[in-house]
Amino acid sequence: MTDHDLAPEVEETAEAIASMEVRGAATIAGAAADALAAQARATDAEDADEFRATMRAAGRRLHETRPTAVSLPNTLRYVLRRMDGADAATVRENVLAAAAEFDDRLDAAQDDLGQIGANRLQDGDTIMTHCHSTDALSCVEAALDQGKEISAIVKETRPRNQGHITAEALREMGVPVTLIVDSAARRYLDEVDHVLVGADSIGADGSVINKIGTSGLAVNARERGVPIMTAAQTIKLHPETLAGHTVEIEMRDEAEVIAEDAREAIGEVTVENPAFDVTPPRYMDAIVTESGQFPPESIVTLMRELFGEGATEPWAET
Ligand code: RUB
Repeated sequence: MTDHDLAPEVEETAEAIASMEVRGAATIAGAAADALAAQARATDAEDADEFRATMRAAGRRLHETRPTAVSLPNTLRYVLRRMDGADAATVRENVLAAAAEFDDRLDAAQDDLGQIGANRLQDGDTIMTHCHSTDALSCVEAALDQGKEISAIVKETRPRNQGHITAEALREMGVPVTLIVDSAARRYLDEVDHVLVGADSIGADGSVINKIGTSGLAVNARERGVPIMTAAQTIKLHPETLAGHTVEIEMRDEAEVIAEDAREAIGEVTVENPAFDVTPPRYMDAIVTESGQFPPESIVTLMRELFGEGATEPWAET
């Protein structure tokens, strides 16, 4: 618990992220930046240090919501590192400027990587998608803008069916969609030209941490000879993995897997619900970022360039 006054927007955003009303790594990042801006507007501390301490408390509340998408701590790093100022008004101004700049960069990065990812797609391609990734969809949108015709086979993505969100977004773009259950993916890979997924985190070794089922899809795609790319802005790069840390995989409620009455009817069973998995770099053809396309194993060069100073935790100081 904290004795700092948190803005209602921070509490609402934290709850929305934890309950997945706000979900997907890029969307979580944008919501966290907006919540920090709301906190900066609401904080009435007159002392600069007190102002910074309240901002850090808001950062801690947001940070504790979901563990896997590194876009969340990377957002907190971006904003909370820019809290210079001798008085509270200057700190507020700097935080608001940082949050606005972050939002702009988030949108621009998605547009820029979309252009690059679109270049990997050919006119007439059928793609296969997993989960719902706004970075991945940006590549499809840019390919359509380039005049290419794209159709999609969309995996429903149990247990939360984020594939339905992807199907709806693709239909809004005018893309023909075939929806399949997850276990049908290998059967349909023969009809697919490119697999396209997003990421919640990318490790220094080029491994891709994304919605559970991505790794199985990648292995099957490799076996079928279908190229697979990850569309991921650089805020998905996980700086702590440069120092050997692994990425925590979120375990979610067992009730997402099976309803209580159905579970009781089966009898005593253990239910596990990991939300994400790790795809080793050898099963991924390319990671597409706003800074260009990378073979997964070389992403570490970009990470060193961006996070050379290492992974600080500016929200952690009380
Ligand atoms: C979402 C998910 C998405 C990534 C990338 O998981 O795995 O593929 O977050 O999304 P959840 P984006 O639904 O559990 O949050 O490209 O929009 O950042």
